[in-house]
Amino acid sequence: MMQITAVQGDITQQHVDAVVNAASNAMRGGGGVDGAIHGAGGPAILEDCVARFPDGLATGDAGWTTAGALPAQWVIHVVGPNRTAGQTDRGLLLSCYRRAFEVADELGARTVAFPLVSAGIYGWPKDDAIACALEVLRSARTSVEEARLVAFDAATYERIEELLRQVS
Ligand code: AR6
Repeated sequence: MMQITAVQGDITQQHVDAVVNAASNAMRGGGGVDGAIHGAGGPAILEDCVARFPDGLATGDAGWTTAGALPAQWVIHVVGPNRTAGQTDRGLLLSCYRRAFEVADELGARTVAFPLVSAGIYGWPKDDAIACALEVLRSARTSVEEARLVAFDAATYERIEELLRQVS
């Protein structure tokens, strides 16, 4: 039975097998979690993105690279729907989490840290972003033993804890 945990902090500092990146289709870096991961992990991540994903990644999909200098071993990049740009398909957001578990299982990752995909620059409403994450985490059929939701700020962390405690 997979354990779902929540922490407040910086996703780049998580001691887990794999951290999930909220990437863009191009997979060439950006702001938010993406900027933090490339910044802390160093240039090896971008080099691996270019080598392994010359055409980038489709929205809703996931793919892995090295984690460079991060404590984690792998980065699992996902591309959430950009609501600010009019992408409102919730299925694409659920798909990010589902695909991330598939990739984690391919890698043999047992502990995986997730950010709230699409909830920042891509403008997905926070509560529904949390609901999407929990929906997939609660129903995941995977060999992952711990899925850790990482909130950057205290208010988001409290809200995750609140929704986690609610029986679904
Ligand atoms: N650790 C944990 N959570 C964080 C961190 C961090 N270091 N930094 C931000 N968050 P975002 P998106 C939270 O914008 O909405 C990039 O330019 C943040 O508060 O990182 O999917 C990419 O290249 C929010 O709750 O991802 C894409 O173009 C959540 O993580 C685009 O942004 C996700 O915010 C992706 O935007």
